[in-house]
Amino acid sequence: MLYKKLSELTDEERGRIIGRGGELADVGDTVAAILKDVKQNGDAALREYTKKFDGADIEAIEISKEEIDEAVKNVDPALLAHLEFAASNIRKFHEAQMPKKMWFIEISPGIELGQKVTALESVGAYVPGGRASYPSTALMTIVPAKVAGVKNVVMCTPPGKDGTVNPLTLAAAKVAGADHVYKIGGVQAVAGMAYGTESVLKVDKIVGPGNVFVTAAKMQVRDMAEIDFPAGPSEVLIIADDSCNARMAASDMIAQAEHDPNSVSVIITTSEKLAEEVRDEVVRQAAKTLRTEIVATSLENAAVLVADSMDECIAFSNEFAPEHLEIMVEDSDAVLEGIEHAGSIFVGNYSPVPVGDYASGTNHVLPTAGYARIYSGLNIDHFLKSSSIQKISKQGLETLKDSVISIAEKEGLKAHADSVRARFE
Ligand code: HSO
Ligand code: ZN
Repeated sequence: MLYKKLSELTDEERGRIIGRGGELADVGDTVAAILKDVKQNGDAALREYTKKFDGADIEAIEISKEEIDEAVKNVDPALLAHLEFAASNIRKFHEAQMPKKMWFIEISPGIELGQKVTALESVGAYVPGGRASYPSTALMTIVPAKVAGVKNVVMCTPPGKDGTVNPLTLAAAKVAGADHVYKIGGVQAVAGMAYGTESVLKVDKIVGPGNVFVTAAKMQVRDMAEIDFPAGPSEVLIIADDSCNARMAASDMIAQAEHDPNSVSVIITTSEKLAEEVRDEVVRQAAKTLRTEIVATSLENAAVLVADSMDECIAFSNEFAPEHLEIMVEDSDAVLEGIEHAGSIFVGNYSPVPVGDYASGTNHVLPTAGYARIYSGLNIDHFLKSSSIQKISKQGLETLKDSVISIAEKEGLKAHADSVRARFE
């Protein structure tokens, strides 16, 4: 863990913190070969790669509704209730994001312009398995798709060696309303959903986090299926002043660190006293965590930085463009005002990132590695598109006529001009 004054960071240190991520390039060829194979050989290739990468012999690729119901029966009812509670909060939040289905304005007499919003027809949710098997991700990807009105929502998640899928992930898929669930993962799952196979429904868009292979695969299938954005190892940046509780801040840094050896936790503060306390707390708490090895490796990427002013903290955060931003300062509104790039923002001592990971209702599929600069976290718009509409009367057209005809003729497109003239002959 790096402990330093912001003003004393070397260019190399600053570059390492800001320029995190970026190992996508090397896997491109491996990914391309698998994609091509699945495109040509469909289910047979899916089975082959599932054997090779997941060590599982599978016959059926789809998990039937009956199998899902059977698995869900064995899930602790209390846990199921928690999933349902989380799903209902996620539903409420994403319903609030839903834009008007259709609207019109009259921009001038006789010219009515509007917009109609429609859902994508089919969407694929990628839910990682293996080290990061997250039922919560099934809720985060499927619930908003269903709120948007997507007709066919499918989920892919890899099986374990015994060919079965985590029952809690199946329960989450059911609670969220998935239409089809497939036990495939990795590049082959992305390929299956992008191209379609005998068993797998071809989708219009693929969403959800994954490792570098899955992310690279999503980038390569964009001619066949739209994707959300790159979502890699989890990260948090905390902006704090001396009103922040060091124990809480440290626990939030450890919580990100336990995700992945490449996770990044950074705190930037105006308080030297807090910085020292957080540094000591992180070390103390890291020793007590369960995933000691992952946490220890990940904390090598961590930083505790002391800034001279809140403005410096804000500027650094905007440059970092964190996936998760926690604001633990006295005047949080002022800081919030200054934030330009952040996937999801958590304000105050009682809004730790894990509540957004699971149950408050906001989405946890978020852009990492600085992509918050250009992408929004998963939200209702990812599942919608819109058509513009115009309804123009003859008088309305009259007011547009000369402009259209003049510009069209200058562009050498006489038939365009004539299309307008024809309305007045
Ligand atoms: N923090 C992760 C999401 C997650 N956390 C799932 C726990 N489970 C990325 O936002
Ligand atoms: Zn998390």
